[in-house]
Amino acid sequence: LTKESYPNIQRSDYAKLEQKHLDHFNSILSSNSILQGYEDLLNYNEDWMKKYRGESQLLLKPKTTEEVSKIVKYCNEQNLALVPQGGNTGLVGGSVPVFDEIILSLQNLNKIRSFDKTSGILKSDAGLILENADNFLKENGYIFPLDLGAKGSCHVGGVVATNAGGLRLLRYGSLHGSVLGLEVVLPNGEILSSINALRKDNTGYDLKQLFIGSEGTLGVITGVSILCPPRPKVFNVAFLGLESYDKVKDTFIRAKAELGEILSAFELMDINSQTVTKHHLGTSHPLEDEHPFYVLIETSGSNNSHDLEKLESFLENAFESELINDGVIAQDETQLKTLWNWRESVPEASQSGGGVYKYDVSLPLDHLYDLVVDTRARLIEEGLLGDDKPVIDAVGYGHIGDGNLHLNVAVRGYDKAVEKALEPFVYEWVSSKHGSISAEHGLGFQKKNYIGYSKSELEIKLIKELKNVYDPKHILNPYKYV
Ligand code: FAD
Ligand code: 2HG
Ligand code: ZN
Repeated sequence: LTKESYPNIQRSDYAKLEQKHLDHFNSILSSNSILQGYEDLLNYNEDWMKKYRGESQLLLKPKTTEEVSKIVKYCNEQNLALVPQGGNTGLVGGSVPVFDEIILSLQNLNKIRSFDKTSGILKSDAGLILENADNFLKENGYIFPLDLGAKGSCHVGGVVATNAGGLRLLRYGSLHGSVLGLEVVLPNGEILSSINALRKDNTGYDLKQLFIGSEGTLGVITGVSILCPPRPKVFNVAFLGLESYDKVKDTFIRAKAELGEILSAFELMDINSQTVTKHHLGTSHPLEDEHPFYVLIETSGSNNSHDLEKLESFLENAFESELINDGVIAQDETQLKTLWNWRESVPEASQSGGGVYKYDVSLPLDHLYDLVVDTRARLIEEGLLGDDKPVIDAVGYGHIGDGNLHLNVAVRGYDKAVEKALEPFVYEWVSSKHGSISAEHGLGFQKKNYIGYSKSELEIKLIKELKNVYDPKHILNPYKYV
């Protein structure tokens, strides 16, 4: 995509990059922290889905909070727009420029600052890769309270900026609960820090919450303090085949009741999601027979025989009462990873045919899968889905334990007719069921015009007022949802 893809958006009146700006950045940063040139910037200008692309000519990679502060302060004074960027794995076009905004990458701000083994509090730079944070915690007997398929690339600061949910929210809750403090560079360059906060702090407004999920529109997160739980000693995974969505729901109720405190994930996949994944992975599916729905259940705890006994008895009961038709339990670490892979590969598989339209919605569980059924029907009715048609398939999967569905419409290439059939149809549908048009990925650029489907006029007004307080010149992540 290029600028022509955004015909309805005008570049705002920001300054254009000049030699004097470059000279100034050169005086603040070492030369290896500055990147220029089309080729070098391509991966930073373009998002993970290759759906959005900006035309930035400059990428800055500061190594310290002070460097970030100097950059942001100068950009504010000079009226230069900036996009904060973490691992660039965001799925709503929020992490890439729209026009020529400067990209401020946090990738060189990647150190662990401290870890308290007694409390489990980790303090790190924002650019630390999530998997590196978790590997460090593993050595210390702890776990990062969030896990997701992009862990090898996304940053700790990036997941906080998007308020990512992930695969174990069911067990560990949202980042709004586990993040204890943040260090943030405000648009005027001031450094706001609550990084030394302890578990409890009721001294007035909890300002850090505003930055969790703000998607780079209010400040640049440079440091994160997060409470990490002890790492479970054993993980078990079961992969099940079910004949209906109603049975998925009943199995969920039963899993909560029977597995209790050891249940750590309950993930849904429909048959279509597994078909695209099979095509993508090119290996045989863990369950030989096909089923309309699949569920991955993970348990984690401290005693393997106790956990396994619970899981096996739960499965036995579920078979006996005909809730599930088929199932397998991972017998070793390799099998466990393979089973997870059939779930974690769906996002990539669904775009491997040429492109994907992704919708990430919260819905009351009773209506959750109907969205996939109705969207599919609409695409067929419009003559858009099928062999030699633009849409390969509409697949549904997600974090059923959190009431979060991912609807992915896999296409052979990005196509305006498909987009028109889907938007605002999907948002209207979700709004009619009082759901949220973004459960965990955020609004970013994709949903900038659709916030009204999930927020009232008053809420939008207050959001805009807050933006004006924190970033009166709107230099941070412009053209996105605010
Ligand atoms: P980026 O993509 O770089 O940025 C995302 C947004 O945050 C942008 O608006 C950016 O401006 C802003 N931002 C980034 N860093 C900072 C910072 N330091 N300060 C201020 N603003 C910042 N999400 C889920 O919720 N659950 C999942 O299970 C999940 N699975 C995923 C699986 C895959 C394969 C992929 C590709 C993505 C997945 N995501 C998931 C999407 C998710 O939003 C991102 O993976 C993650 O939250 C983004 O982190 P990032 O470091 O890549 O941020
Ligand atoms: C997941 O749960 C992620 O795998 C990505 O949130 C979902 O790609 C998607 O739509
Ligand atoms: Zn998800």
